[in-house]
Amino acid sequence: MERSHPVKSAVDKIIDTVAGGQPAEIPGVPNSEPPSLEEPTEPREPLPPKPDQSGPDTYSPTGQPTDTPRGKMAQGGPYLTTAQGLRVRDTDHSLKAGPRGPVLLQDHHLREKIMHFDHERIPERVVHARGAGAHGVFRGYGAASNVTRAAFLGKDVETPVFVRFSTVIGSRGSADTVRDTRGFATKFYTSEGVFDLVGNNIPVFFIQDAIKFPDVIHAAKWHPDREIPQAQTAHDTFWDFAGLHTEATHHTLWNMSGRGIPRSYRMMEGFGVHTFRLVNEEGATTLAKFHWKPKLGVHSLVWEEAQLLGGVDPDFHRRDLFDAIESGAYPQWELGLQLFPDTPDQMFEGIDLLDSTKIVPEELAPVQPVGLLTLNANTSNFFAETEQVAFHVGHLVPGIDVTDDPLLAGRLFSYLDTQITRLAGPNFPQIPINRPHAPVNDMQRDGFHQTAVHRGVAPYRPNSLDGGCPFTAGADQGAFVEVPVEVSGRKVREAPASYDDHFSQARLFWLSMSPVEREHIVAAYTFELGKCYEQAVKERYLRVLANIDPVLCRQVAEGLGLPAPDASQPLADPSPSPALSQVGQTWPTDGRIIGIIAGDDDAEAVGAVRQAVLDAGMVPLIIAPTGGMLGGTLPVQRTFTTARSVEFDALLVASAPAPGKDAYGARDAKAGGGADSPIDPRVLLLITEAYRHAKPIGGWGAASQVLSQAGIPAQAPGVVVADDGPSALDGTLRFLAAHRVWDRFPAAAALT
Ligand code: HDE
Repeated sequence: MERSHPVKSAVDKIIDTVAGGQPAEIPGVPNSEPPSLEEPTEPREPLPPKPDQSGPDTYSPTGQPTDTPRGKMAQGGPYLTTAQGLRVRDTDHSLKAGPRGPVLLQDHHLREKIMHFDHERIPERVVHARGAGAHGVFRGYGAASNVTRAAFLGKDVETPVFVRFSTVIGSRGSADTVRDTRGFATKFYTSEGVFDLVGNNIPVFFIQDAIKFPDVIHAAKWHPDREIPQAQTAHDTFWDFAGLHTEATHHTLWNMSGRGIPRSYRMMEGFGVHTFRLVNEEGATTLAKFHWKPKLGVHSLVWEEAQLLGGVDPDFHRRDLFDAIESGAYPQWELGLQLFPDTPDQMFEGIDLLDSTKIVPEELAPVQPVGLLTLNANTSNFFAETEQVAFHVGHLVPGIDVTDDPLLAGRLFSYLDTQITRLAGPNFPQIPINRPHAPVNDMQRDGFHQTAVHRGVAPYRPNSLDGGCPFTAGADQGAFVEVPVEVSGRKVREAPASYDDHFSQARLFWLSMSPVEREHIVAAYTFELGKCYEQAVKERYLRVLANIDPVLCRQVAEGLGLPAPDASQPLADPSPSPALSQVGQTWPTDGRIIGIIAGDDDAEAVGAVRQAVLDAGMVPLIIAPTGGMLGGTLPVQRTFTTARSVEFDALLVASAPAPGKDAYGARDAKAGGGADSPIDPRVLLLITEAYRHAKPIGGWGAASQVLSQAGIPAQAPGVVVADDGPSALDGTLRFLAAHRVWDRFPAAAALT
């Protein structure tokens, strides 16, 4: 039975509130009420969360709906108290023997306050430490009912979800835009128990067997002596390992492509990676791979943007996700399935389905949509929700079972184990964000942080003292029953021969890329290997590249100033998979960030364009010489001091602002020595950078003057100079639909 979805109804309320007016116009303001200038003096209840925010659903530790309003889960009351609810008169001074006297040990408030503070941190995740989460809803299409009995995939069944996106290598405080794989983990609170789909934005993995996981992670993380570099693979230990452990070649190539530097979490695909086994009502099985397909398409940053963002806005992906949700541009993904017959050899078209370094090209097995995920509410407390959420590949529901992929087997052990350290004991499923929405009667008792109050005297089976409760269920009563697959074999530490092919699918990926994507891949390898100190490490990796493609190898070798080796084995001749390329289509521009460069003189036209951007479901940010209100009515969100081109997907130039009072190098290094230029030098920097990153630029009025001062031809690809704001916006959006003005990156003939 499906329950109504509290997140959804909360969001419906938001939509109702804004229906007649605007969606939240300045996402990111810290609170639901503007602050007063003076410190408030009247006691009052805490402010409610912002309308876009939601906490976890209010279920009991044993999965019972509590009907407690979400607000009641947070702290209440107008007065400061101790953790015991005792009101506090003074929290600014320790209890002392006289104003200059020693602090007294009897100060229980000081003791409690500092004790809690001392223990505020928990160990970060050993991998995927840096992340961002959001609440949402999943609606099944019913299209999977013939292959799986999973209730949440049923037609129009709505299931609350929590999704956490992450990078893999960096620590909790690392930058979002580093080159790395991204995690895409989804918790479905289904009527049959929690189902976790713990995937990545790359469909293959570095290793085929879980026993190698500590090795690849130790190699990719910082060097253990100096703990540098942070959050990146551009260093010797990673390439040392990757050159010796060639099963990582395919995944590493994806990392070196645009997939390693997504534009946004909203613009990433997600993959379950492993092959799973689906079971339908009749008990028939089908092998399947899970895919998330973003409605906005798959898009990436360019490397220079990613690097600049690491300093300009290390929270770029988090901010993008939160702001999009707050402004009503709810990100959506379709869940899709690739289906394969459950044959004894578990192969499909010669591809080993148990080898997580291999994909099945979509051209061979199309991704069939089975449901829609919508993220529609931000968290209200990062720690309680995003930090404490605990995913586990073993959280399965009837209709979805695992296969013998040895990588999956290790994960089935690891994800419970790691929580014992991180969340300090076995009761982490009782933390509010982890609570199932189905009744829990597991006969587990006690342990650290037990929050359930269990009843009865007989937490064992069989019993008669508790009336024999709880009873086991049959498959027809919703029990999970493992598929009774035949298993046999000699006990060996070996891999099957099919696992020896480390290069053919890397070559398939390379051959599927457009020329400009190949350029970016060459540049990424050249950068990463160029940051290594050891010649042997670089030379060895060139041998790996030679086994992918001679052109790739030669171009990288040229960049490194090293000879290009020959391939050590015959190159495969796979058919390219066009579905792997990110170039060549158009997508919706919802939630894109449009910077509008304004002076002091053009508020009316700027206001109209800003409104048009909002109406088109995007986020306009007005960039003006100083903060405040442009023309007294339009909020300025960036100034020439605070803006940097990398924050925007496209720029609209409405004005040719003269240099501001602070436009000189000593005040703002971005201005350099350009105070003599007729136009503020920071505006010229904004435009030239956006141009270099192949972003669309539109303008009207004085725009041609700005462009010519910046040295950008008005006829250049992706530059739209129009008679008025609306036409400039229209023209710009046509380029933005393709994500970037790809023609600005002429690909070298040698790579085509
Ligand atoms: Fe994970 N992984 N992993 N992983 N993984 C963790 O679990 C592990 C693998 C993935 O947002 C840890 O709770 C092993 C593949 C995501 O909270 C840990 C192996 C894929 C997340 C762990 C793998 C993933 C994790 C760290 C080799 C893609 C973040 C903290 C067999 C399909 C989830 C934690 C979140 C997190 C172990 C390989 C995805 C240590 C042993 C393959 C998205 O348990």
